[in-house]
Amino acid sequence: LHSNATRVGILGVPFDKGQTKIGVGNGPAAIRKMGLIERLEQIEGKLDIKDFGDVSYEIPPNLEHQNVPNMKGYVEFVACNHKLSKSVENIINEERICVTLGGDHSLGLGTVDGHLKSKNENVCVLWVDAHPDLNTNKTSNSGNVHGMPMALLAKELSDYWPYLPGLDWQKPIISLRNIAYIGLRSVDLYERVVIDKLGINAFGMEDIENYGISTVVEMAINKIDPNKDKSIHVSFDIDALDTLEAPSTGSAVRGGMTLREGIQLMEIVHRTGRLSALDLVEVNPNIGTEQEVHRTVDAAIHIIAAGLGHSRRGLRPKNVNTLPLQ
Ligand code: 4U7
Ligand code: MN
Ligand code: MN
Ligand code: MN
Repeated sequence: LHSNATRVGILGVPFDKGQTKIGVGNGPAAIRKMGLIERLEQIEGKLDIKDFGDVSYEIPPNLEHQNVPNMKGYVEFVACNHKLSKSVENIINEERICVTLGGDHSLGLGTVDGHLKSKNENVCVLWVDAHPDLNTNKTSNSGNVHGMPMALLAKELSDYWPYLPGLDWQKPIISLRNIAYIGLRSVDLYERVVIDKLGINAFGMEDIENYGISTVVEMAINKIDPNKDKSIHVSFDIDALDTLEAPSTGSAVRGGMTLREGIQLMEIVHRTGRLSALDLVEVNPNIGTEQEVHRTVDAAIHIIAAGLGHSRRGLRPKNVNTLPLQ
C-alpha cells in the first residue's frame, strides 16, 4: 500500500442495552456481511483498512450492583463505553479514521470521549440525527440511555446529573459550542428548552429545506470549527435519514433526510480532510422485511463510503492511453 493512503480502523459495537428493542446489536455483523470493507476497498487512492473486530466488555465487580434512577442498562452502558473509549483512543492514536459500527447510540459517549482523549480535546462533533439525544435521567420519558449521550458529553449540563458511579473516566467533556446537530425533527420538551437556552447549533429539517444540505453542512462546520483546525467527529444515527430510506431502525421518524443528502453531507466532511471518527449507529436488522433491512444496511454503507472518499463521479483510470477510446 502507498504510504500516504488514508488509514481507517473499523470497530464493531454490538451494544443494545441503551434501548429496549431486540436486534440493534446485530448491526455491525449485518453491515460487515453486506460487504462494507469490500466496498471501501474500491475507493480511489486505496484505503489502508484494519478491522479491529467487535468491542467486548465485562462488568467490573464494584459496578455490578450499581444503578441510577431512570437509566436502564446502566452498568452495561458504563462498562461498554469505558472499553469503547479506550479502543477509539488507540485507533485514532494509530492515525486511523475510526469508523464505529453500532449498536445503539448510547455508544456515542465512548466514541466521542476516546476521540477527545486522543486529540487533546481539539474536537468538534456533528450529531446527525432525528433526535438530539440530550435527555438527562430526570427529563427522559423512556429511561433509555441512547437518548442521553449528548447530555452526558456536554460540559454545560454537568450540574444537572446526579452522581454517576463508574463514570469518573468520562473526562474531559465537550462544550456544546463545539457541537452541531443536523437533521433534527423529534425533540422532547426539555431538549427544546436546553437547545434554545444554551443556543446550541441545531439545524433541523426545515433548515435543510430552506438552505439546502450543502449550505447547512458548511454553516454547521463554520460554527463549530471556525479556524478549520479541529478534528471532526461525525456521529451518524441512521434515523436521520427518512423512514423510506432507512426503515430498519428503532426510533424511526418520517420526514427525514434523503440518502442523497446524507451522502452529500459526508462528501463535504470528507473534503475537509479533518474527519477522524465516524459512528454509524441504530441499524436494526431485526426490524422490517428482508428488503427493508437490505435498503437500510446499504444506505449505511453508502454514508460510510462517502465519508471516506467514495466519489459519485466514478474512478479515474490509471492510464488513459490504454483505454479503447477512438
Ligand atoms: B436515538 C427519545 F422520547 N427522545 O429519550 C427518548 F423520543 O439514539 C428518543 O436518537 C431517543 O435513536 C432516541 O427516549 C435515541 C424519545
Ligand atoms: Mn441518536
Ligand atoms: Mn435518533
Ligand atoms: Mn447501493
